[in-house]
Amino acid sequence: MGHVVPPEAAALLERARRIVVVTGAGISAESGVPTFRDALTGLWQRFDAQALATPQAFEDDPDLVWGWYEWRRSAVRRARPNAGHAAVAAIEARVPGTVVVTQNVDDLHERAGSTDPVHLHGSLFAPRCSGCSRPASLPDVADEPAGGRRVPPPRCAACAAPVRPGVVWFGEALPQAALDRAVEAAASCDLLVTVGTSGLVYPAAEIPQVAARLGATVIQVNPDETPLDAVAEVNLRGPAARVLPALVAAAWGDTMPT
Ligand code: BV8
Ligand code: ZN
Repeated sequence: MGHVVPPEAAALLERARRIVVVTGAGISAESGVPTFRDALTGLWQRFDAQALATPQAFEDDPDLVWGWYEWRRSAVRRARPNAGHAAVAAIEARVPGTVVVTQNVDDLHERAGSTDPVHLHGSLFAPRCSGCSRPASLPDVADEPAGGRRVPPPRCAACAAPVRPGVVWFGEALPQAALDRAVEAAASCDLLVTVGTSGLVYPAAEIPQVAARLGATVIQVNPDETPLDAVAEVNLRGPAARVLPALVAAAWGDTMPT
């Protein structure tokens, strides 16, 4: 049974002409990709994700951190985009100029058909040298053991420094071009849909607030309350893979695979 969407939300999407969709870990949860809130398991259970996703952690124990990212990469490889990702791609297809801004480092938006999502926090599939920043090739993804393992990072072909994941770690600046694109889109949109983010990590959490401050309407899709409740005109409390297809169907009547 699809999620019941208030007619007001459907009307907002149906009327919108310049749309931004902001996504966080929650949109990939139903694809089996753990969120940042979910406690870490196996080798990493005694660590906090926010502590592991730092330059310091990589410096202190590169094999542990590289192993963590290889484990996440193999989990994403096994995952499939869900109906939430598909609904985002459907909005893009329906309303030209829609900008998808994600905090996720997985490639599920692309695999669902999204053309050029803005990855604010990088990607699991763009490793580079931690010394000279030269892009590095990814070793074939192995099926990492469920509990994870330490994996020594490959060495840079140019300077032999350890290769690091192409993600933005805490304390590191976001890619300027991506941040600019996200802020520009938020500043000129008439509707921003924020999906599956706790709205706690900055500057990403600023994006929906920029849109609201400049007069756009914000719809939030999240089973739980978040600080973004304060800027959301409409809160759709439910899982993305149920709510988003229902919202698209309610707005445009074309049924989405649920
Ligand atoms: C920087 C990549 C400076 C790595 C990530 C202002 C105020 C306070 C702190 C700061 C501030 N400005 C900066 C900071 C510090 C810090 C920060 O924000 N700290 C927070 C935690 C307090 N920010 C930084 O360090 C940033 N860099 O500031 O640099 C600088 C500037 C110039 C020069 C030098 C330095 C960098 C931040 C990026 C870090 N990298 N990821 C990796 O993935 O390993 S962040 C990572 O965590 C994710 O990308 C994401 O952004 C965040 C997790 O948040 P969510 O995606 O929202 O996921 P979460 O698990 O939290 O929540 C899931 C939500 O989904 C929940 O609400 C849940 O209810 C919901 N949900 C669950 N299931 C479903 C669902 N929703 C829908 N459907 C479902 N089925
Ligand atoms: Zn190098």
